[in-house]
Amino acid sequence: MDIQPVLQQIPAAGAEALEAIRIQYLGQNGTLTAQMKELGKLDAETRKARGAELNVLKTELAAAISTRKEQLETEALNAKLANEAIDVTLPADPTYGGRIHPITAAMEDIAAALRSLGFTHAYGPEVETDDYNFTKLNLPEHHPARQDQDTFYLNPFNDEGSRYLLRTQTSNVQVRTLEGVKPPFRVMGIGRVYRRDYDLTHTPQFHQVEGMMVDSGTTFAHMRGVLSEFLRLYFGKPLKTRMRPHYFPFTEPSAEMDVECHMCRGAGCRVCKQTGWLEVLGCGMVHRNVLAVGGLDVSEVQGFAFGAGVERLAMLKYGISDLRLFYESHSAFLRQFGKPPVSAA
Ligand code: 2NL
Repeated sequence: MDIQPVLQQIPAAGAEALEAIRIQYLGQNGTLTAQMKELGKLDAETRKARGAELNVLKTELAAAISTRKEQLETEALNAKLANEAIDVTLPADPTYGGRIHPITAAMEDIAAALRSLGFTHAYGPEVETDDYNFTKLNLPEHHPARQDQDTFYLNPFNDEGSRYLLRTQTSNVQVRTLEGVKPPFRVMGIGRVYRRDYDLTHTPQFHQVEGMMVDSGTTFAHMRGVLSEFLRLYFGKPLKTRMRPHYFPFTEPSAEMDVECHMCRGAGCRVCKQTGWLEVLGCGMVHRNVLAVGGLDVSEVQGFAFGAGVERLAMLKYGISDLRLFYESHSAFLRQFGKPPVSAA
């Protein structure tokens, strides 16, 4: 039997052809197998010679097949590896780090501006008594702001019979300062306040900033100068300001302050609703009845106080027209404002 032709085919055979060759020669019904089976019919002498001869052929063929098989497997493995290779030079998907929330960023900017004007932080509780939230601010018993529809009242009363509530303004901070700190002082209170209001432009929890300066000889002109400078620092540009008369129970006289629109510089735009001005804060000279809470007398010291909504200041600075965006936690929105946290900068 001549196996030379098939031995020549093997090095070029593919996997399927190779298996066909193996079956054709060495399979159960293969030609070589059949010849081995015939051996039994031969006489001992011939069988020995023929058997040795067939064994050589079988070994040679099996070796050639297995060599080729290994070769094919190596080729297949190499092809697979080449296919699955990762190109480490490809650009990675962008990753987004955390950002300071725009309300937090606004509070930090407000505090930085006031700090540079000599105001220091003061704090007061968010769960307060109506005494510190209203009475000591010259808000008479039946003032509309006290009505239950605006205030979250809590059930217990304190030892003096004053009701607990969630503070509706940050003024409790300055009241406590008046009681505990001897003038002269300049303090700011920034934090959460609560009102029973929920619609397009109101959330039940929001933020306020208030400030107060008390000294001998503090005038309305000082107030105007300090607040104008504060607004220039907060908006980061030299902007005009103006005041309009207003009413607050805790200040007299009182005013509202407008700043030239930082977006259009007074020309009129979407943010200032074509007026050229942004209404930003309320202020006034501390009422003599409120100074009296700290045992102070207007003949010795005077002071000014002011208050503003943080959400409003943030909306104006960033040109945001919908308050709800601040509280919906959409990362694509939040990513646009504020700064990366200090650790990531
Ligand atoms: C506004 C206006 C204002 C004050 C807050 C104040 C506090 C004390 C005494 C006197 Cl203890 N005044 N605070 C004064 C004027 C205006 O807030 O529009 N806030 C959002």
